[in-house]
Amino acid sequence: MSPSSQGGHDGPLRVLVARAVFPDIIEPLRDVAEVDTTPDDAISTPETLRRRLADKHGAFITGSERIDAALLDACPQLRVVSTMTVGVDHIDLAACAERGVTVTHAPDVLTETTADFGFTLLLAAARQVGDAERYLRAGHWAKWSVDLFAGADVFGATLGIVGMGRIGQAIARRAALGFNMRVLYHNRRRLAPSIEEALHASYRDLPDLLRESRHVLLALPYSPAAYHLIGAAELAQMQPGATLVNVARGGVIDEAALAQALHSGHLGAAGLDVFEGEPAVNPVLLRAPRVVLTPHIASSSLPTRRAMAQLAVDNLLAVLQGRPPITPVSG
Ligand code: 8YV
Repeated sequence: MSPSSQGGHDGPLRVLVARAVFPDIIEPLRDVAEVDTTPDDAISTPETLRRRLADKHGAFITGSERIDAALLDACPQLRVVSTMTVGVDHIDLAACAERGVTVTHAPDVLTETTADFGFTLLLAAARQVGDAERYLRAGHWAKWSVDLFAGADVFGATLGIVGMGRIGQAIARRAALGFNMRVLYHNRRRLAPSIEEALHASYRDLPDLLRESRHVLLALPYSPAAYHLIGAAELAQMQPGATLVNVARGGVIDEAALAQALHSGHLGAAGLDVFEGEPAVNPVLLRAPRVVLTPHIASSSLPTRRAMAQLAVDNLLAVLQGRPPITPVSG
């Protein structure tokens, strides 16, 4: 089918693929639309994005492109925004709904890979892998000593998971079944008893979860209500020596307070894959001890990144061809 012969549409359909993604996965879009790609993988400024999207009917985006009301007003033909992320905090959903723009995202395909990485960070932070590797590479390893990078145990410890959606639940399964951990969770909505039982997980309010957990892992979706959910007061409620892991969004943690809790020794360790203002990283975190920092790669296995891109393309094609989207953003 040629780009100009889509049902009910007069001229050719036009799609923006805002970043450089797997060319073979993007290719089928060319059967239905003119595709504006981004071979240099440059991140668009808001102005560039507005200019490039102005005449488009569909957008393939990542978490780096912000879709807000002003942008939508400049793109009157836009019908669908397809993000290859599960999180949708970079999209003004209400503004899209008001303008009849369908939003789709990429859940499920990244769940297990992201849960693996949550566990990777938990283990790496608790066992001080980052500091230990830097020490060795710097040539400081002169002798074995009894408490060299002596961290905390993960197996058999209590894990508190904040945000018990798909990823939180996948982490809970690893913790309970693979690591014999006691699993506590906090969530906006308490899970059904049958799910709690299957996951071996018990509900707690946030203060109790923070007090009872040796390790705390954040896997909640970001919303303004989650801004600095973990600040100085919450860090103080955590056990001395506790571990904090974040695979959600950087804004959930007050990073200055976290750095302070690491410097003071109250917090045992932290593992962070996400940062407020990323890709910039607050220098206080770079200077903090016992923290493992990674550049937002929790979903980054090659098969999973390909599956995320594929789902985003399939969603775009569905909407542009008048079929229901596969994974629309609900609510
Ligand atoms: C993405 C993510 O890799 O899906 C999400 O919500 O946070 C990650 O999987 C990231 O947002 C890419 O832009």
